[in-house]
Amino acid sequence: MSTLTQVHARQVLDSRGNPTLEVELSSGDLMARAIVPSGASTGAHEAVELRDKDESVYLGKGVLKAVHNANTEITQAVLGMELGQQLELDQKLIDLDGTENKSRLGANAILGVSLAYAHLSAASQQKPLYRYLADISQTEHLSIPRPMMNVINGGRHADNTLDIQEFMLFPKAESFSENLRVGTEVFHHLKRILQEKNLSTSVGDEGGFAPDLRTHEEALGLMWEASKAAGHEEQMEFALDAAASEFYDGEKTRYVIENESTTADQLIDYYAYLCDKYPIVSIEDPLHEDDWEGWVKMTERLGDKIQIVGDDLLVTNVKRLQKAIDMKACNAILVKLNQIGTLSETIDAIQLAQKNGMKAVVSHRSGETEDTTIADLAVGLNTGQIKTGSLSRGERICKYNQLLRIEEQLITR
Ligand code: 2PG
Ligand code: MG
Repeated sequence: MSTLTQVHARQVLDSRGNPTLEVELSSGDLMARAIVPSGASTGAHEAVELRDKDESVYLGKGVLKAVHNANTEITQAVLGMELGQQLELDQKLIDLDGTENKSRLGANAILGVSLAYAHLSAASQQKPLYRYLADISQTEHLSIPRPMMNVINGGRHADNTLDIQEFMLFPKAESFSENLRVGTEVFHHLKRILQEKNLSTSVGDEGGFAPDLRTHEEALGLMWEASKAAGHEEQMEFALDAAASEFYDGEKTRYVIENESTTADQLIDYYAYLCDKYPIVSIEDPLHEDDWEGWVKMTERLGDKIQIVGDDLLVTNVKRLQKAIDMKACNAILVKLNQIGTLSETIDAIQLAQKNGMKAVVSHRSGETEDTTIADLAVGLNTGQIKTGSLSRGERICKYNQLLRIEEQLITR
């Protein structure tokens, strides 16, 4: 029987140069680690990421309190536990914290331990992580996800004029490696086209370009031009993440998009127009995270044609997901481990969605690291879709590279 013999958390940096938490767990000579990601356009209902708030150190963004919690209270609670008991471990962490939103110990401290435990358990069973995840969730059929590639960044992820946060290529070729090639070739053509138009090719937080464009249609037009130039228009669809909570004018319950104030109804009309004109098959967070009425209208209007994905709306939380299912507020969930704080609760959210005929899209955060857990999660839970950024920046590419490895293993096995 393998047990947990050592816990060690430390502060490291994420892709934006902000501190985050890494956890190493050991069982005898075996060691595994995980690093926690961090969002910028965070939903108001997410589990709490504990930050030190000491402005004199890392501008208040240090995570030493969370590190301390992991190295003391959490260590005392979990040392000696048997490996492979994910549900038991996660429940222990939830109970130890004792709050609804993990604000006492910090969702970052809790998630770091939860994920490192999964890696260590998989290693102790001599399984790849995706296989361990499939086994604990009793997922029979595994698949390599179709990638959503965020090649034009706006909103909170870039210093440009675009309100919509993410413009994504969503290739539909036969295999993951083909999708990766198609998306990457379009990405390179897009770069050349931007250069020819004297537009900036510097990249935003998720590795996509962040040019100063006047309209969202201009962004979509450039993506289409690049798809054609690469000869991939037949294999190409698009996806958007509006992240609409970020351009919601709270006081007047209106949305300010392209400098115009609109109602939810007008905004839905605008999305319908974009979907008619461009091959958009998925829109995430089209409306504010608490505009349930707007979401229901959006789903009534476009739910048969496209995927409507709840990110800030659902925050990987089964309670909010159940409400969305009951109200028919969307037809897909975006899945982010650190929105809820443990692996088991994340798996619950994916499975609740799947049981109710909803799609699940496993997602990175805008602040990422070299940790590739989400690639295995998408495969092991058979979600069929992953959103993990553009075709540049190592913290994005490492997830794609992990998926290439898994694809090779699954095909040759
Ligand atoms: C999102 C994410 C990831 P952030 O809104 O979907 O792309 O952004 O991590 O900043 O919340
Ligand atoms: Mg989002």
